[in-house]
Amino acid sequence: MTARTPRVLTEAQLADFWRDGYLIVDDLVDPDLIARMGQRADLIASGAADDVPQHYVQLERRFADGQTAVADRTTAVRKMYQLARRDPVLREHAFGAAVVDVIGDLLGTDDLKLYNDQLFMKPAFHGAAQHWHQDSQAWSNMFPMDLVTAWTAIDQATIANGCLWMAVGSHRWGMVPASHKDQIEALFDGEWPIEPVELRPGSVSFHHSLTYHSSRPNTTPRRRRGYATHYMRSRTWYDPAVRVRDDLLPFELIRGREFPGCA
Ligand SMILES: O=C(O)CCC(=O)C(=O)O
Repeated sequence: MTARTPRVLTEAQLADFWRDGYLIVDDLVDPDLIARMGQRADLIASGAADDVPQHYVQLERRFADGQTAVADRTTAVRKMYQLARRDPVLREHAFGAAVVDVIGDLLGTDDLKLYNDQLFMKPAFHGAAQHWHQDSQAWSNMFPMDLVTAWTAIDQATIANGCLWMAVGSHRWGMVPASHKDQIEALFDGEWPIEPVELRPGSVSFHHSLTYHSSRPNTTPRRRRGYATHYMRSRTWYDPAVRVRDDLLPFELIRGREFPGCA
């Protein structure tokens, strides 16, 4: 807990986040913005958006490896990333007060940067699973490991069409090496509490970068698009000796101050 007065969250919501490692805020984003985000997502996935190189668009494996021919790219894309730098509508959301005010309350600071963003398309019938992971496993050069993701539902996210699942309180374990995948999956198969995050369009779940989360395949006729924007405090620093990825630099300031020696 910090001394900063929360702007939008209650003390109970803050306590829930720090106990469980995630928090749902229903109906946070304006429906008009959600509709425009959905349109931009489809345009970028279709390949018709000039401002997003296809390098930032990843197909579902069966299409990427040629097993299945691509008839319509909007239903073949798995995820797209670094969109907030390029697309004005997704940027409006990523930098918008609705989500950023919550992030500020969760991290207890108004000095915030965007780490990265990813739009998960989870297409109908063949959207693949996202296995259990902690985001900090992929961001292991960033300290402190307390980045926060806002996952905004563009479509209804249900258990059937592959909503997120959270392992409750797992952020308190610290970072677990990704090589422990088998033991983790066994633990989450009935022993450790896991919870589904079903969301209406415009509702947002926030998770800590050490919270284990996953999503199951989508075998339904209803797609499940969600836009994940990943935030960090401006005082976050990175260790260049840890080789992860450097195509995210420079990190953009969202609000507040920058600090020498920090990311
Ligand atoms: O949307 C998904 O299926 C996965 C999302 C995820 O892993 C994340 O937002 O960190």
